[in-house]
Amino acid sequence: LVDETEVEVFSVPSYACQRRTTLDNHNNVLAHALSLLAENAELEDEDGRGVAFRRAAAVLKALPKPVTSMMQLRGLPCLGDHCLRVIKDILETGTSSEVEATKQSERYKALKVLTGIFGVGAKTAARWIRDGIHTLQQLRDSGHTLNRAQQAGLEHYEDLHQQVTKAEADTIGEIVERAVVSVLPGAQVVLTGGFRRGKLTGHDVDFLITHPVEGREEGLMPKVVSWLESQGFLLYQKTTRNSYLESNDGPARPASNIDRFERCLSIFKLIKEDKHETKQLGKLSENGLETPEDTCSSLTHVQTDPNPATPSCAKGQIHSGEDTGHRLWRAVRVDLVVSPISQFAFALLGWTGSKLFERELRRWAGYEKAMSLSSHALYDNNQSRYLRATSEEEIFAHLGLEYIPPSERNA
Ligand code: DGT
Ligand code: MG
Repeated sequence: LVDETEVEVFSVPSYACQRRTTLDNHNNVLAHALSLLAENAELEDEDGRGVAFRRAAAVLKALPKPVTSMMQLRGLPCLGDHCLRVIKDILETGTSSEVEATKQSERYKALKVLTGIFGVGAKTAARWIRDGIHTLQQLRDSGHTLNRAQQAGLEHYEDLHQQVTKAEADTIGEIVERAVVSVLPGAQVVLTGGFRRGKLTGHDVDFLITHPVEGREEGLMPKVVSWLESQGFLLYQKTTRNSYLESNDGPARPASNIDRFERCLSIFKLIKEDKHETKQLGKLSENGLETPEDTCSSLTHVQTDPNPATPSCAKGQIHSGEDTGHRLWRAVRVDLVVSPISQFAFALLGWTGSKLFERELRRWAGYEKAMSLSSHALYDNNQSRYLRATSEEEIFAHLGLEYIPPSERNA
C-alpha cells in the first residue's frame, strides 16, 4: 500500500497553450499509448474522441516526472475514465490490452496503410475497406480511379513514409528561398511546422513566405511554383486559395484578404547529397548556390528531362546511380504558404503547431476570452474589432497567455 501523504500529486493548467511542452517528456510510454488511441479514433473519422485522447496525451507529456501511481493523477484535467483505465492498465501490467488489440486489428492496419497515401483521408479509406481493399497492392489491382494527388501519393509511397531530416529540410529551404527571391526580391521564407519546434525529423517540410511591403506578396505563389517547376523540383503540386474555414471561428478571417492567402501542397524531388561525389567534384561555394553545373547538387538541379520522375542529373555518367540500383533522389512532401505581412504573425503562429497546441489556442481564445483566432487574424468579440499583432509575443499577450516559444509548443 502506498502512503497517500507521500505521493506527489501533479497539477497542470487545463489548456495545452498554458503549458510548456518540450520534445522530451517523462511519460513517453503513456503518452504514446494514448496517442495511438487518438490516431485510431481519427482514422475512424471520430475527431471528437481523437481530440480527447490527444488532450490526455498532452497532459501526460507536460508532467514533471514519470507517473508511478494513479493517485498522482487526481485532479488533472482532460483525463477521462477511458484514459485513466488505459493508464492504470499500463502502470499495472506494462501494456494496455486495448492499445495492443488496436495495433493488431486488421481494420486499424488497413486504415493506416490507406490513409498513409498522400491525398487519402479517413472517409476514402473506409470506403475502400468496404470494397475489400486493405493493402496498396489490392488498391492498385482494384482499378479504382485515383485523383492526381492519390496517384502521386501511391507512386511515391515509400519515399513519403521515410522521415525527412533537418538537413533535408534545410536543403529544401535553400531551394525555396532561391525560388522566392528569384521571382520577388526581398521576399522572405521561414521554416515552420515541426522543424521550427525543434524536431529533428518530420513527415513534411512547411514554409511560410511573405514580403515586408504589404501587397507585394500578391500573385507570388504561382510564380514560385512556376520557377520550381521549370527547374524540375516538383513531382506534384496543387495550389489552393486558403480554405481554412473553421466554422466556429466567426470573423477571424478578414474578408478582404481572402484571395491573398495561398497554400501549395507539393511533392519535391530532392537530389540526395552524396558526400563521396561532392568531394570528387569540388567543394560547394559558401552559399551553396554556385556549385559547378555537373555536380548534381539539388541546388543546381536543372530539369532537362520531360519526364519529371527521372532525375535530370542522371544525365552525367557520374550520376548513373539508377543503373546500379541506387536512386539518387527522393520524394519529399513540402507545404508552402504565402501570407501578407499584416497577417504574418498569425500565420507563423498558426503554422508552427503542434496541431493540438493550435487547437487549444483557439479553444482558449473562444471560451476564455471571447475572441476568435485563426491563421489570419484575432477578433475580439467584446470590443467588436480585430487586434493587430506583428509578433507571436503580441498575440499571446492579446490572449492573456504567457509567451510559449516554439520549442515548448510540442503538445
Ligand atoms: P510533422 O510534419 O509530422 O513533423 O509535424 P508538424 O507539426 O509539422 O505537422 P504538419 O506538417 O501536419 O502541420 C504543421 C502545422 O501547420 C500544424 O501544426 C498546424 C498547421 N496546419 C496544418 N494543416 C493546416 C491547415 O490546413 N491550415 C492551417 N492554417 N494550418 C494548418
Ligand atoms: Mg510538418
